[in-house]
Amino acid sequence: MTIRWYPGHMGKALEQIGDLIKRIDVVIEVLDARLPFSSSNHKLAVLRRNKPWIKVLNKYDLADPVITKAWVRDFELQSGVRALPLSAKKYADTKPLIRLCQKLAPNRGRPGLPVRAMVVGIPNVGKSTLINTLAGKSMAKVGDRPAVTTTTQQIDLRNGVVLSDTPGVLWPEMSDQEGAYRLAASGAIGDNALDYTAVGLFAGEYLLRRYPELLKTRYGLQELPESPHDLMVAVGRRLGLLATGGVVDLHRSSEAFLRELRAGKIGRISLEEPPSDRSVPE
Ligand SMILES: Nc1nc2c(ncn2[C@@H]2O[C@H](COP(=O)(O)OP(=O)(O)OP(=O)(O)O)[C@@H](O)[C@H]2O)c(=O)[nH]1
Ligand SMILES: [Mg+2]
Repeated sequence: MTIRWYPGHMGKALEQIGDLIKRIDVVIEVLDARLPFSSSNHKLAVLRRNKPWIKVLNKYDLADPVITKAWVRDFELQSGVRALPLSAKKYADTKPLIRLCQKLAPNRGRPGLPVRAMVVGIPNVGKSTLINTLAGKSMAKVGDRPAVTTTTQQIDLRNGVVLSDTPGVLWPEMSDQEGAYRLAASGAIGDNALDYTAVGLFAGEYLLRRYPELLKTRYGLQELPESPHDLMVAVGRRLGLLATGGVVDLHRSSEAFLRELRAGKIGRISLEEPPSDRSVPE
């Protein structure tokens, strides 16, 4: 099944971001640390205008720390780009981000002349969560599904930095379908646009190859299942997701498997590694 998801507000949001960026000092692009390549939006990069660019690798608490480190190295090779892994829910993690914004806009950050930072990224990566943590209170709406924020909003942190929250934006044609499946597995694509069984089998295949021990531990498996299909059956049995006649309901077990993966219940998992770093263990 081809994945494609581009709700109406996204094109407009992209236009607004392009307009707003002219009056911005620093761009904070929030990526999902588990898939930093597939979760970056090339449409945003085009709007850059040479502004300092911080790539936040969010949801670090869910990602494989070794692979995240390799991604940070990879990103920092790009000119004018700084990369910061963090968990937007943890205040201590987010503090260096403010210092970095101030450093990248040395002529601002004074009374009446705040650093103007804009938080951009694809849906559900934690942009609004990051802003709320930095603000110390719930200023922006947050939700465990994509496309929660649909309009741009400014929040004054009262520490010399003003942040703009923006709606998550994707791109109309997803020609990289492998990337689209990773996005779907991470929770960035609306439920109505995906087939849980296909995405569950895709993620299962990757985890069988890269994180077999985590699967064995989580689902109490003596032997590793031979195929993603067998894995879903094992997951369904373990979680008691049986249809009439005692057969495993593949759709429900795939959905449950994806929910577990997204919530970090299987362990800290990255869904892709940087192309330039092949030293990451097989
Ligand atoms: N585990 C974990 N979950 C996070 C983190 N940051 C955000 N989340 C969760 O991710 C989900 C999406 O968060 P939001 O802040 O609404 O994401 P957003 O990027 O603003 O999404 P849109 O407005 O839809 O574009 C919520 O369930 C958050 O609780 C993090 O660092 N770690
Ligand atoms: Mg939001």
